[in-house]
Amino acid sequence: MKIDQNLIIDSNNKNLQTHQSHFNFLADSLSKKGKNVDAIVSRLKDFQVAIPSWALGAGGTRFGRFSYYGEPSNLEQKLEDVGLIHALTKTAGAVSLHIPWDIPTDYKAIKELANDLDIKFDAVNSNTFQDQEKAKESYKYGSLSNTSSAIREQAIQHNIDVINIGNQLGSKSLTVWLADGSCFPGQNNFQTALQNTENSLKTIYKKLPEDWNMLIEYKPYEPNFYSTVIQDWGTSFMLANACGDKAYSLVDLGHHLPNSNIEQIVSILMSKGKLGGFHFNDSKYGDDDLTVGSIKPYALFLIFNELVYGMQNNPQNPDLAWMIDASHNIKDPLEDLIQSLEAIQEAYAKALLIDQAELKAAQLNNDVVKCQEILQDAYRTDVRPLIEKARLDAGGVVHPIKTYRDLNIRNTLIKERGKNTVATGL
Ligand SMILES: [Mn+2]
Repeated sequence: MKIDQNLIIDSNNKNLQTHQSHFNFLADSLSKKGKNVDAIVSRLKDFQVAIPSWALGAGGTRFGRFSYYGEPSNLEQKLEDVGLIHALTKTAGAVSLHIPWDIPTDYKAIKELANDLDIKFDAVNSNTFQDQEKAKESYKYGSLSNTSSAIREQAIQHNIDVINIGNQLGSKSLTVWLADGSCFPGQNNFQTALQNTENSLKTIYKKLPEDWNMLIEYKPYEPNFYSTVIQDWGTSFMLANACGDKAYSLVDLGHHLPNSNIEQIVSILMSKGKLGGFHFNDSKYGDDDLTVGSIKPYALFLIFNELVYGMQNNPQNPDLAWMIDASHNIKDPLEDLIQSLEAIQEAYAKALLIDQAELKAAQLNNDVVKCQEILQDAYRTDVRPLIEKARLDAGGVVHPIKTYRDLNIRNTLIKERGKNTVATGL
């Protein structure tokens, strides 16, 4: 399914007048505060977030999985779904593939389809957290960290295969997330596990094409519940430094213990030029895979404040690979992704409203109240008309969820694909 451009125009015509009056009011009040509204809208328009190929079907928990019907059953259909989100929001111009769930059978056709939908191939993700059919070795007790060299070699080779697949599609980075760790005290030797991981990562790193990056993700627990080999940003940073200039840390919002100060982690990594990627989601307790901004929108805003600061002040840090990493299990996956994109843009827009010079002056004066006022004034601004404007300028719609429902997209997908399709993934 592809959305007819005329339907987008019709949908916008219905909402244009209201949008314009909201936008004019906001633009006027922001201009009076000295903000460059055009520059903010233009930055919002340029901001693209990758959709992971595993987020297009209903996610599951260890207790069960409830299908949402009309799910994409192959890579072509997954790309079409990303194309639908992108056509409405103009913010999802990239896809992040998970190997081996999404190995293309016809590279030329897949690249043409992606090109037709205006979608780029972002970071490719390897998977050594589950055993694959016909695999010789098992990852039950770890992959890159395993005490068995044969198992480590199989895991290393898989990562190299992922690089080769990504290279044929135009990807420029490999994301490594390791489930490796232990479930019980005494099960692993911490030092051996970390040393093995470092050696394995270095071997993979040597196989990166010249213009590629390696992104090293961390997570404190799950699926292992006593220890994780790459448990925190410090370990990831250490490993990235050990590998070399093209290796970076990747921050996933859900991969922290409760109440971690993620904005400070972002800030420090950027100052060291080592933040390479960012995964969005939200959580109440752990890695809950909830819609971005649904639980802690203020924390997301504070994180964006540091991201914006870093993007403006840390030329030593590369452009970030942005991706939504969520595996929701009760919403329509496409509606959920649209809501996530909206929350990301909202936090970004609010962070762009912060007057960095004024904030710096207040910090130097130790004016704690003023510092908070500056942040909260930006946070309390309803920036939705700016996001609508950015979407409209880019050829998207004023209200993506509303239009998605008005156009009956899920029912069309169910008619096309049936009720029993299951997307590859978790
Ligand atoms: Mn992630």
